[in-house]
Amino acid sequence: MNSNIFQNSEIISLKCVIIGDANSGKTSLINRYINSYFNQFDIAPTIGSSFSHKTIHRNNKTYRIDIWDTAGQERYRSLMPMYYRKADIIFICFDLSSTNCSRQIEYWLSEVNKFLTTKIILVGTKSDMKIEQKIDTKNLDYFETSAKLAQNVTEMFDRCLNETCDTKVQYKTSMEIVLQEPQETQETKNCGICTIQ
Ligand SMILES: Nc1nc2c(ncn2[C@@H]2O[C@H](COP(=O)(O)OP(=O)(O)OP(=O)(O)O)[C@@H](O)[C@H]2O)c(=O)[nH]1
Ligand SMILES: [Mg+2]
Repeated sequence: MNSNIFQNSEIISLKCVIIGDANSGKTSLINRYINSYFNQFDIAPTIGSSFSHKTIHRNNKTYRIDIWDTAGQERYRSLMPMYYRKADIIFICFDLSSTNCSRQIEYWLSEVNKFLTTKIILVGTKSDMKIEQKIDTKNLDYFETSAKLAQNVTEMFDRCLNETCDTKVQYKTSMEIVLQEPQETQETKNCGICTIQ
């Protein structure tokens, strides 16, 4: 089979999960990215979770990006691990217009700490209403965004997704190499009992 045809038709899926306090702007961020939409009066809290997806093409490959928007309300907290299990990226949102950004970061980082292999991105939201305060980003990738003004939202998602797509392809390729049958060379042939050189 022509390997190029195989690679072109292959769809690689990526799972992203957005978490953070209630009202921190998670749904607005996704709406801005997927639908280029923002409505200040659209204030219905997310119930449980909601799901959207986007297809992107990069380096001759197609990626299906599954984006899980979660509910920030406390009554849904016990369900959260179900969503971030097996995620490729977890976006932790916190509200830059509130005075307790550090508390929000500490809480959500401790929640996802068990999933150490997942890429974690910190997202400050509502930068148009930012209150100046010291924010410890714990050396994680950090973006300040405003869904309202469409600032840094597309840039943030595109950059993170592109990087993760590349990492996923590298990982996949290296797994394929490891799983390949060892090739017999001219110098080394195995007769079943001994190695003939
Ligand atoms: N000024 C401003 N307001 C925003 C921004 N993003 C979201 N908001 C407002 O913040 C409120 C909460 O936004 P949501 O996106 O619903 O928050 P959420 O994190 O999804 O909330 P839950 O679903 O309850 O967890 C809404 O009134 C939004 O209009 C922003 O960038 N700037
Ligand atoms: Mg929501």
